[in-house]
Amino acid sequence: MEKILVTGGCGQIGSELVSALRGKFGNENVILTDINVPNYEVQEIGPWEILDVTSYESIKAIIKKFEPTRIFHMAAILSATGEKIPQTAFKINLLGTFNVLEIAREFGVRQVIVPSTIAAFGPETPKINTPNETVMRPNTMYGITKVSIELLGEYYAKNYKIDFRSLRYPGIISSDVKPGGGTTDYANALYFDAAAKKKSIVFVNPQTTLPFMFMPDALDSIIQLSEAPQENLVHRSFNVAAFSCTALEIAESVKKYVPNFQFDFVPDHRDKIAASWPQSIDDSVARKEWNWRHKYDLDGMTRGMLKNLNVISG
Ligand code: AKB
Repeated sequence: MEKILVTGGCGQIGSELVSALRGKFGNENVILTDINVPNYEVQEIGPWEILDVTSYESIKAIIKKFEPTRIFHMAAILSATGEKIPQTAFKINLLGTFNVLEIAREFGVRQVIVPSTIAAFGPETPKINTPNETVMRPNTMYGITKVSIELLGEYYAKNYKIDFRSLRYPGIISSDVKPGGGTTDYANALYFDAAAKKKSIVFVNPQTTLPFMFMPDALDSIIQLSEAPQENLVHRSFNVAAFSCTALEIAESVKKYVPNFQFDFVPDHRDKIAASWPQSIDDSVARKEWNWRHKYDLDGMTRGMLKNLNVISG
């Protein structure tokens, strides 16, 4: 019987991942942990604990209590916040992952999944169709911690037989929990602003191009990677992609369904972070090794988001 522990379970991806995993493995078998208290309805559904991943002893106590077989380690500080508080980002992202891997080693947790990101690449990386294996010299603290996590996980896999797996997410768009502190947050904000009938001020250039993915694909990809037979995997860290688009294309995609939607572009320091990342991703390695297939393109995502936010019906 699988017992799954999720860190960062109240975050943008973590919260929907907990629901998806509970649907698959049963509410009692998925333990939500987060630095924040989940809301009352979530507390009622299944086990949860407050967890600060920088505290080795706190993780250890929770692992001893629940004896998980897998950990989805989602707790992280994203790129824009990471540049405001780089020392804290280092501790939460890198030290937090080191703690999780060490405790997994000590207590024989079979699998540890940690999302990586397009931010693990840097300005010297080829920007178009960025391959799975290429130059990785990020220049944000978030990117530096994530590329280090990939290497650390591979070290634990090789030396301690922990089944570490990681996928490099593009910008993830979702409606349940707003993202916090990411560079790709402008894309989410376009949908939330349209739903609130508010003018959107986009903090990147209209032509800034990044890879994106709708949450249902993000959940499918991480669960599929976790379930993939070990013998099919040559790599441990994978590019995953769905589609790429400019900021203007996202705004226009929203406007197609919300004709009076207003937006303006006021680029700030976050546009420079976006400019250091790939514009499109080659995820053929994930497609080959664990049969990754995305379902949503930009228009499908826009319709999904606007339905979830009760802007359009159907
Ligand atoms: C961010 O913008 O920091 C994240 C990411 C691309 O990893 N959404």
